[in-house]
Amino acid sequence: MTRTLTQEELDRYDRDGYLVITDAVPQDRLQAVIQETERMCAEAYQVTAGTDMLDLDPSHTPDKPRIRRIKSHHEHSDFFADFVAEPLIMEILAPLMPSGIRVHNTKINMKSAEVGESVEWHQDWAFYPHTNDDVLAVGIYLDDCTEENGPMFVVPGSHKGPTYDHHEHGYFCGAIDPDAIKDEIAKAVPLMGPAGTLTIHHARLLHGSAFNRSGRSRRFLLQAYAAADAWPLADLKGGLDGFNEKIVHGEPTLTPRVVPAPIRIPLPLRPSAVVGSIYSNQSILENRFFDDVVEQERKQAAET
Ligand SMILES: O=C(O)CCC(=O)C(=O)O
Repeated sequence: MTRTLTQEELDRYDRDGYLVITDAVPQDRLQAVIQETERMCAEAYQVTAGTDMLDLDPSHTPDKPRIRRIKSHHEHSDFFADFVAEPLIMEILAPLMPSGIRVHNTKINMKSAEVGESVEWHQDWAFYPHTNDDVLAVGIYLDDCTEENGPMFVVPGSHKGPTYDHHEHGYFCGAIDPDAIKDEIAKAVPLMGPAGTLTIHHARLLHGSAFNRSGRSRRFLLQAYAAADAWPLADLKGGLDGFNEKIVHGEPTLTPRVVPAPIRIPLPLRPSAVVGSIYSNQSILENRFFDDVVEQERKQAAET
């Protein structure tokens, strides 16, 4: 059974820039996603350093695997190659992207118990500006998500505001100095719900995510999509064929729709930045919102 968005949900998404839906993902689909996630994580027992697929916490060892993120899960798994076009997701997104839907990127943020990594405040739009801002991410919590195990926080309505500076020392770092958005952060709300809760957040929405200090993991699958007629301004990885292969609903087009939206270019990159690791990119941000003493000590211990 699939369902689409109600008019009330469409209006709320337009106003707030996000939705939390608890009745969209059936148990059998959720269990299939969890099973495939766990199969992919098993690779961590074989490796000492990050791979194309696995972003590892600095404290990772093969005996005590600590995965921060499974990167681009749809490129490493037949199951997830299909799941980016999952009918239940397509039905929900169809009214938001009537021109068609292109997958932009995917990841599963693992936030393991006690060490689950934070993500500083940012807007996805700063990473990938497009010709129009019908760009969003769908999330599915794979574990129950409560205040204790590191929910994602969002600032309602911020998708209609500015695109903030995500640079530090002249390099794109994918994070915003929290002093620049104090008033916005004061309005932030956590997105929580039982395992299987589906979220949607607009690419321009301010969001961030705290450490998981609880004894429970908080795994969160994220799949970002753009309208078929939204063309990326900063890159076209894979050329036209590769670009068109990312269409998961509807047809590709050579006539982008252009709608004014505030943009910044996510360049230059720090020469030593680890491509695809938001944790590595954000590490150069000096004024951090989510770091605390416990975390500083843990990072230092992992480095020595
Ligand atoms: O894991 C989360 O809570 C969200 C993190 C996030 O915003 C991201 O990975 O871009």
